[in-house]
Amino acid sequence: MIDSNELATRLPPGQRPVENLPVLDLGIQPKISSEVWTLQLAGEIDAPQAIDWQNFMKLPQREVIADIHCVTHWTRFDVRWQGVAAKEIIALARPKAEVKFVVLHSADGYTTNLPLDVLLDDDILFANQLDGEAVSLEHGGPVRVVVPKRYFWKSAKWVTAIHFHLTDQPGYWEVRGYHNDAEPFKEQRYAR
Ligand SMILES: Nc1nc2c(c(=O)[nH]1)N[C@H]1C(S)=C(S)[C@@H](COP(=O)(O)O)O[C@H]1N2
Ligand SMILES: [Mo]
Repeated sequence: MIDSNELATRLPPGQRPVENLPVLDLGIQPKISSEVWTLQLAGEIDAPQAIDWQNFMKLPQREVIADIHCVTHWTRFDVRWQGVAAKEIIALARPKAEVKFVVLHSADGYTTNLPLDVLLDDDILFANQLDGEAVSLEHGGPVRVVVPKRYFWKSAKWVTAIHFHLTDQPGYWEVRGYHNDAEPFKEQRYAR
């Protein structure tokens, strides 16, 4: 249980705790079996390639237990994810020295942008498990990104490509008024 002292430090401003993980999407849940899923590495990199499921599952797996904060004001504590660290994927891509930004692309047409250095943190995953089971279709399986320290819209479900850029390219919600940085403890919900 989380006591009130801990709650004060772990619950960002304007958030309330929930017990389960709500499902949010654009109304499309693209069904991609792991047999046909690939992750494209593209853009300003030395090693463009597609990683298929078999090769993805050969990469080292790690577990991350993280609090998830959605801009719609819910927070779920201690969500258990497992998958491949984003920095492993980035190492395979070998971005050119001038690369500063990435865009994550998803099978439903969704995109979201992040600075490259954010993705180098240890807690960023290309996750294939949620709470000990394969990530379900509704939560973005077979593989979804998890960026715990940003509002959850930065965590692309059904991820199929990562594009590396020299300049920032705002994604689906970022061009619709959401904050570019999306840090929950700074309450960066919307751009001004
Ligand atoms: N591909 C894709 N990823 C997405 C979205 C989406 O619509 N499409 N919605 C985002 C938003 S706004 C949230 S809050 C979380 C919801 O993830 P969940 O359904 O697993 O809780 O996914 C994010 N990633
Ligand atoms: Mo969201």
